Amino acid sequence: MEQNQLKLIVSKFDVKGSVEEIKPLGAGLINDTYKVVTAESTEPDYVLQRVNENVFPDVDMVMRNIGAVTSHIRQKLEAAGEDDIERKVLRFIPTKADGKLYAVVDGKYWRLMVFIPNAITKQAVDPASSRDAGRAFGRFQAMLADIPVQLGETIKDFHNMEFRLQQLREVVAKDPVGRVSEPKVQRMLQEIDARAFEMCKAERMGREGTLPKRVCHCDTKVNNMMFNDRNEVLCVIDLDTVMPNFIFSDYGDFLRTGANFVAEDNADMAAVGFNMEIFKAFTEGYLESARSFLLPVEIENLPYAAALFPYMQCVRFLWDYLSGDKYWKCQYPEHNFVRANNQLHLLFSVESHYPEMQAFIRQCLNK
Ligand code: GN1
Ligand code: MG
Repeated sequence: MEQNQLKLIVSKFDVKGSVEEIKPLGAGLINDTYKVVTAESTEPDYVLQRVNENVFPDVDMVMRNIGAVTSHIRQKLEAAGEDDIERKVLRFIPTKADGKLYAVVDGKYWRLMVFIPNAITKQAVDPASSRDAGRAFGRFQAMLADIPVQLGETIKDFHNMEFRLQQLREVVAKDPVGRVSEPKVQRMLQEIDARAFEMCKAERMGREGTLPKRVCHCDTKVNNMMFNDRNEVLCVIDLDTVMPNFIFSDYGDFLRTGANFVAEDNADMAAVGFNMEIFKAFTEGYLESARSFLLPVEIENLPYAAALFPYMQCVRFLWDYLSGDKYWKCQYPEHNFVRANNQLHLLFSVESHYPEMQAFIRQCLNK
């Protein structure tokens, strides 16, 4: 996009300093991101982002959620007497016109936040950064436990397993691209069916009232955290999917991405597997900061959460494969099937570690 057009968008917000340059930042697949450099060294730089309204149909709700979450965390940090708060929680800039945290320009949705200086993101985790990530996501949930507003569901039924299975069953019935009869698809459907009842237990416990929803991040990949130059987590970013959910979402989705030996689309199924070192480090960090508020039923079911997310992602990738590859970008025709198969193999590996996971969690609690 042109500088002048971008500058016009920035001018809708209540910024300090004068804009010198606006340049692309990062490589996100969902939102477009730019760094806004200001001329004065005394004023902050900013991050300008266009929110993808196809993925997030209610941007107003997304930004109300984010406003509530960031101001609640800021209050907590202030009350705790933390230093360097500006680097520990994002600050979104309101618009001049109506004070909302987004501006609509030519039908597109934009937001502006203060750029956090001297911070980096990472693409992969070692045990030390996993432990820190566990602590950070646990702390994030803990700080939001008493948020006084009801947050909206920014993507409806996002991590609802019953809904994801229903979506899969519908596409199997319609078979729009004729892939359902492939033997490999049939084999995968059998594996999915065999576990369907067990994997929906969170939804059942939710209905029975034995499992609460709490404010979760719902996209807990390692690259959604900022680290300082001492390798410590500063803050959690990418808050679009923050919404009420079972805590299994944050715990399970981190391990799905962080504890697989290979990337989620690696086609070498023999290389796929669940890295127990990462599991242990992340679990230790998470329990350290989250055990004060977690219920026994939540802790007991952490191994289930580790299985649920590869399972759910297998179902979602297979659904997209059978739909004709409409949701995730594919580099080759079988890409979505390979992803689904990778997640299924990760699930097999997680299942083989159940007793070890349970023993480790008990050990953490006895410390
Ligand atoms: C999508 O866009 P990204 O990579 O943050 C998806 C996640 C999936 C992930 C699988 C809004 O996340 O739920 O786990 O792909 N996000 C949405 O790669 O659907
Ligand atoms: Mg994301």
